[in-house]
Amino acid sequence: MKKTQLFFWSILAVTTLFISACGKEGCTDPNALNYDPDAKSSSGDCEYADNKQSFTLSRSGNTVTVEGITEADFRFYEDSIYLLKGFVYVRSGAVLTIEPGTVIKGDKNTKGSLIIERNSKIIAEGTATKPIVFTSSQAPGDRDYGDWGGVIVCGNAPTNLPGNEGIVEGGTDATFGGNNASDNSGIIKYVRIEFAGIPFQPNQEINGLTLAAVGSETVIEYVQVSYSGDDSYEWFGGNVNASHLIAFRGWDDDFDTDNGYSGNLQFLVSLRDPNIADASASNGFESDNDPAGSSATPFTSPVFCNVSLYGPNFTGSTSISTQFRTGLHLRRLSNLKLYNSVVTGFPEGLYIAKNTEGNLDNGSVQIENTIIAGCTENFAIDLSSSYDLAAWFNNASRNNSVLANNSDVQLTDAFNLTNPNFQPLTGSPLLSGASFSNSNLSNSFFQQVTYRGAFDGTTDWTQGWANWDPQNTVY
Ligand SMILES: [Ca+2]
Ligand SMILES: [Ca+2]
Ligand SMILES: [Ca+2]
Ligand SMILES: [Ca+2]
Repeated sequence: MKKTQLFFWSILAVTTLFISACGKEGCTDPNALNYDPDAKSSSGDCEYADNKQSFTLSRSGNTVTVEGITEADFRFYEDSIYLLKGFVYVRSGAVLTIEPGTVIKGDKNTKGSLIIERNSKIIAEGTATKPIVFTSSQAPGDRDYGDWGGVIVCGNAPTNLPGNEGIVEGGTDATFGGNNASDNSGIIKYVRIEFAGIPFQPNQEINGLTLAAVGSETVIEYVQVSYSGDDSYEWFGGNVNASHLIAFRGWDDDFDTDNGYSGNLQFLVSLRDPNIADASASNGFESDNDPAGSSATPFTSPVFCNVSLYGPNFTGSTSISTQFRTGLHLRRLSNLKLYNSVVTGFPEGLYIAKNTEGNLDNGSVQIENTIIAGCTENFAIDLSSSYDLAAWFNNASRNNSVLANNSDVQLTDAFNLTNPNFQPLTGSPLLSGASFSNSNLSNSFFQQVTYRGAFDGTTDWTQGWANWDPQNTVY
């Protein structure tokens, strides 16, 4: 045998060995038309309906790395772990369905993020026993705020932006805004979002969950955002309703409303880490009509009900970051409404900016049947103002009250950073005092309950699906 032939046969033998070691090549994407269930490694020739663009996928063991854009419907299966690399877009009317119990990780180096564009949908409907989890790709113990970008949903509902269209902040090219108030971006239910949220630079941030012009047919229920590196939740316009939201140990604001957002929200709770706050000042609520404080319409006018904001000053003498500021931080002509709620443990309970004081007098800002407790200053106004905010809040018609200490609220174990129990104790002022007589609460979305805050003293709706120690969870 000639030397060259010997060389050829040796190479063939090595190649054959190599192929059999790696397993059969073929299309490894179950979403593709030519999916081969026996394929062990990707041949890179998956075919999709209508030649639509689809994600670039690669599988390593149980983990499927997902990159790029899909214009075709796509499914994440419970038996795989998905790793989002870079900005991952669902586009052109595609529907991304995520099975209950699926774990999706955001890649740290490329700041993985999931962006559901206008006209597309996410169907992420977990259950109390099988929540869907978006989390860090880092190992237990190595996870941190802002390990990855976050979940961004864009819709066609109205905003007050110039031209009624915006681009989602944080470096994506996704646009949002339109005239369809009943727009449907899908379902996010029994979902956790952990270690997301990146403040690239001021006003260039990705929040844990960003809802941009999302419309009223979308379902947002039972969501926990934990350890977000920016706001836990931020709404830019739109009118989607939401219930049973948890903001746990966020960095910046817990619930931020902006650019004409006008949905209804009920049963929301936040708990802060006393040591963690943002240079922009961390607040429970932050609300602007728009960043300029203009009179652009529709006004930012969310209706919040049964909210429990548990701020950082747990005991009244807890050492807290100097960057904490207000439980309810309302400014720039916001028209926010809040009913049947409780705010505890912030340096300031309620702040109203001078340019927003007129909205207190004309009723476009309303706060009723609400308790402020354990705050260093209950009411804060601008230096140039002499508005009597205490008189407004304490006016008998509003049925609000101020308590000196968090302990006066009588909670089981709310200020526990690793295993909180938010239930009011027997005798707590939260167990009564709610009212739904205000016409803003007549919408059938609201459950008419007798208690204030997010918990009734009996049924803990966080049980089973929420996680208070995601740092150490093995995913
Ligand atoms: Ca933000
Ligand atoms: Ca904010
Ligand atoms: Ca904001
Ligand atoms: Ca802030």
